[in-house]
Amino acid sequence: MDGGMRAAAGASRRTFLGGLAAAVPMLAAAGTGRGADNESDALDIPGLITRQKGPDNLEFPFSNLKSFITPTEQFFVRSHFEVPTVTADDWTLTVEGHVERPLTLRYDELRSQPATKRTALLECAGNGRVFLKGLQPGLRWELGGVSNAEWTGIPLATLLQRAGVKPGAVDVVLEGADTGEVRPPNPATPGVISYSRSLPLAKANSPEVLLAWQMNGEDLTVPHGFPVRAVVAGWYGMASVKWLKRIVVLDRPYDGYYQTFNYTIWQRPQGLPTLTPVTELDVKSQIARPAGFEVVPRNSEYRVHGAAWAGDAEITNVEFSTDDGRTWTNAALVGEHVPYAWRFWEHAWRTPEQPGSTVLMSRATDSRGRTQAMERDADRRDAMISHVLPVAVEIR
Ligand SMILES: Nc1nc2c(c(=O)[nH]1)N[C@H]1C(S)=C(S)[C@@H](COP(=O)(O)O)O[C@H]1N2
Ligand SMILES: [Mo]
Repeated sequence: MDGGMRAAAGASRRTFLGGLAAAVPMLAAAGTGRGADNESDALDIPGLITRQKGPDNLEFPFSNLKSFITPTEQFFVRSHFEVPTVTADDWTLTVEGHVERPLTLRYDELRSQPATKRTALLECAGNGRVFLKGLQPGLRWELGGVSNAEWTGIPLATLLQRAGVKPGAVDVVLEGADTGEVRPPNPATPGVISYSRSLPLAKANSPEVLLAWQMNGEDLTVPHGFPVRAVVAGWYGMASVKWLKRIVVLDRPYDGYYQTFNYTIWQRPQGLPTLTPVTELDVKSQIARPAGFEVVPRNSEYRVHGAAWAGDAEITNVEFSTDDGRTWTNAALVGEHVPYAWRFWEHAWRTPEQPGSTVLMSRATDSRGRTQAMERDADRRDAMISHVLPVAVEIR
């Protein structure tokens, strides 16, 4: 079934969800525990936690973590504006700016290129924001602003080569077809803008950066960027621009909204705080089960499991603690390392004999020698939440 095409043709959310429900009757039947007492409930995407409606922002229920590849209908959705109406027929992609030969591509032309497949995890830079103290302007994701898929497309580098990047090029801006306006009290946009983000030329030319038209072997669905999106493997999700329509090469750094007012952290070269765009994924691990406040049987063996990831680095170790981080034991890494994907891990936990509550933690280390911090770094503002997260459980 071609869910993406169908949704784009109908250009309605109803069409998309109708197609989705038909494709996954099991999930639709399983539901989310709520009664489908009106039409809009019945049409909700099964298996995802709603963080916002219009635009729809949906969280993967991380405690359901099972398959290495996240099924598309469970893959988290992060959209700043309403999804744009783009059909395959009227879609074009232009490469322009600081290039020798500006070009325009149609959908069928792009799809006729020899395709590359790559598994890559996307994590929203705000994943885990619910764990931050104080008021947060952004969405308060728990653990599920992260998912892992297989993408099909061509390297961005192929198009840049065809267009001939001129000497002196610095940044490659990826622009989406979605538009909107951010108003006060948030930092305001200059009227209506489109979603855009840039990559420095070296990253744009790296083989792991794809222009993808398929996800998990099917055409992209509308919420995930149909017809074509960027997949910037190794970086936080904000760089993987959906509904891609324009690639603009600049001879200067790009200072767009989503890399100045948003998705930036403080860095302190020579002690001078300077706002810096969020880019590469940090090392991180999460516990899927037990879930927070799960009731766990006492004096038994419990299979604790989760996932860990480190962008372009390899997870080398995951440690596990049952005493609020005082002592640690090594968990077992499951399967093989897959570049840019997450790595599952597990640990057989002998639960306490006495009822009570306890705090579990996991802590990952990677091949770059990075280990998850125990404390939150305030310079990261509301992004890159990669410190060790506590999971309180009830022993009964
Ligand atoms: N055009 C466009 N691309 C976008 C966004 C957006 O709002 N508009 N959100 C970004 C952010 S912040 C994330 S985390 C990822 C999420 O991709 P997903 O919705 O497929 O999970 O898309 C990125 N690409
Ligand atoms: Mo994001």
